[in-house]
Amino acid sequence: MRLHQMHDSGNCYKVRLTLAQLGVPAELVDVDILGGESRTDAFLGTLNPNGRVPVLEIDERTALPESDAIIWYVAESTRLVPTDKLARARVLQWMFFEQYSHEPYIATVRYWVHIVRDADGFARQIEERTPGGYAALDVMDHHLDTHEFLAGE
Ligand SMILES: N[C@@H](CCC(=O)N[C@@H](CS)C(=O)NCC(=O)O)C(=O)O
Repeated sequence: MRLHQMHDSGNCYKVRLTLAQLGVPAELVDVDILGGESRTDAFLGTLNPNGRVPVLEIDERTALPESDAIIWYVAESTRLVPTDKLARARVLQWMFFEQYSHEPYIATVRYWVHIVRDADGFARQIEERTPGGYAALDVMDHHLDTHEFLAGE
């Protein structure tokens, strides 16, 4: 398998971490997203019509975008995904939380500040998203007050 990715992206790191935890080999293909490589006709047509990384190229005809879908594909039936129905749903609960309540506020702001390196240009958007970022951290902190991990023990 080949993982089309950008090294500094958190969404790509999540996938690399899962692959590493499970010892699943994958060739890394670096995509220069700032240079527009994820928006070429070839990328949009064969890898991800949404123009983003990570994308797992499973074989020549099969590409799977979306970090959490990739993680689920790689991790299902391994020790990282519980067999208990509710415990499995708890994993999904936090994965959906991450994409809806954490990623748009914290990961996106990190992208503007540390990858695009244009905090001034994105100042208004960063200010708008900051309360959502703190709200997400509050939810996680509250949960971790009484649990060692977000999902599972
Ligand atoms: N929901 C997607 C988000 C992917 C995403 O936003 N990727 C960013 C890098 S972290 C990207 O490829 N941006 C390039 C662009 O928007 O042109 C996932 O979890 O994979």
